[in-house]
Amino acid sequence: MPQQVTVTEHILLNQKMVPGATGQFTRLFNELVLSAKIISRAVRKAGLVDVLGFTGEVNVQGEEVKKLDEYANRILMYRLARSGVLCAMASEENADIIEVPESLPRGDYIIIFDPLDGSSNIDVNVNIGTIFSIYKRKSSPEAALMSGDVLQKGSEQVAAGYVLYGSSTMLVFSCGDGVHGFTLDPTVGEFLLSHPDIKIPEQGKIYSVNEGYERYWDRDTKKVLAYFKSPKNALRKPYSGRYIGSLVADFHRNLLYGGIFMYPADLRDPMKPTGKLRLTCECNPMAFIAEQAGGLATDGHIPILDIDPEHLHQRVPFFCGSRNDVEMVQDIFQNESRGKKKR
Ligand code: FDP
Repeated sequence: MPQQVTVTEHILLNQKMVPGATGQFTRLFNELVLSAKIISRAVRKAGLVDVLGFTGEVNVQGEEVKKLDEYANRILMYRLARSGVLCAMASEENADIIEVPESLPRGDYIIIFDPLDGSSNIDVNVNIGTIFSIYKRKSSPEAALMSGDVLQKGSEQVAAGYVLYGSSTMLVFSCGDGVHGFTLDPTVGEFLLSHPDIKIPEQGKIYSVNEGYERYWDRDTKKVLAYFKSPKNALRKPYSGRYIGSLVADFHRNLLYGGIFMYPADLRDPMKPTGKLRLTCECNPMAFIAEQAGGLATDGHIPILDIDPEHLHQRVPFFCGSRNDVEMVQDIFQNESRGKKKR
């Protein structure tokens, strides 16, 4: 029988290697894994039971809430609050930070999540995902929780990852020791190690962006796209364009095949001048995974993981993936700003 490491075994083995580990993180992770299985079960039944379509409500982002979005949010909130190791949670679906009530046991961890990302794809049976980002509080547990405990730089993440509901369900995460991927075996109900120590190819061959918005981009961003489409780029031929419009799925493909995901700033909506993706629940966890796999992530000027969040639902331009490709984006933006200063 082949050796099949479950995600729980993997976490427990790692816990043993961390001096002073208390088992709190393992407890939190177990609840995440269980939530992922429950959400995966609901996703797999979509179309058969009444989970497609809208709830009739609008979320904090001004987007119509899908029934599955709301379901995934409720599952995560309920399970994670009962892990006994969190002091606060934040979700893409909720306006504010949610403190774990005093009636429940609490701990030092903080989790930020997007319960079901790519939700415009739910009703058409296209891949969607759950994204999470985990921090430890900085203030003393006796003191009141500060917003700075939740709004930490991405470089302070203790773990981050995503669950991809695709042709199979996969959990991909990093605790700061590389990136590991586990595939849910539905016959035994366990996530089994299928992709140990994932490394993103240094040189990509795919670009992923919503090119339909090109006319709303600034000059630097247009130059970036022109580079990837040019036969004079590092590949000496145009990259392939692949865009599902579901961050987890687009990111995951590029992680395995090599490439760059981009959601730049655009001028479509004056309310969202810095792009669409949210720093804390989307960009930071993906940037953490990318860097742990040997890739990079930037907003064009500074590494995503170095950005000091100003508020929970802050949006940032996002370029993330293979090292050479992201470095090229940084070079194009830097040359442009040098040129602007000279002019
Ligand atoms: P969605 O609105 O369907 O939830 O941030 C959410 C997200 O999807 C990402 O998953 C995806 O990459 C992006 O938005 C797609 O946005 P566009 O439709 O503007 O390309």
